[in-house]
Amino acid sequence: MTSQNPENSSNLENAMQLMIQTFHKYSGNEGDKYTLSRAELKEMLTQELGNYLGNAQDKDAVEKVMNDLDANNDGEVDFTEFVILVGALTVACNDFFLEYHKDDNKPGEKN
Ligand SMILES: [Ca+2]
Ligand SMILES: [Ca+2]
Repeated sequence: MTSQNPENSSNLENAMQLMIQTFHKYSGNEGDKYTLSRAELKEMLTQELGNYLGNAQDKDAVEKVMNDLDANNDGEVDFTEFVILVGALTVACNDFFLEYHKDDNKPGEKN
């Protein structure tokens, strides 16, 4: 990887790097440096995904996200589980994008 040289990175490479940096920005606050505790997850959701998860301040919402994400039930969100969250949200955004641009195609023009 050429992550030392951001100017030469593609958008997707930058996005991957940002995901890694964002995860570690919050995962290092308490407990295990490489996993998100409930509090760290809440902080991350509030700061980074406020636009997508408007009610992340709601304790139940954080609890629900945590329960959904914590595939191995250890009470922490590791990087793999985090990537699944971001992936799922990205899929949801893409669905919205496709829906939004549906009318860009003339009727009957299908690929
Ligand atoms: Ca942690
Ligand atoms: Ca876990």
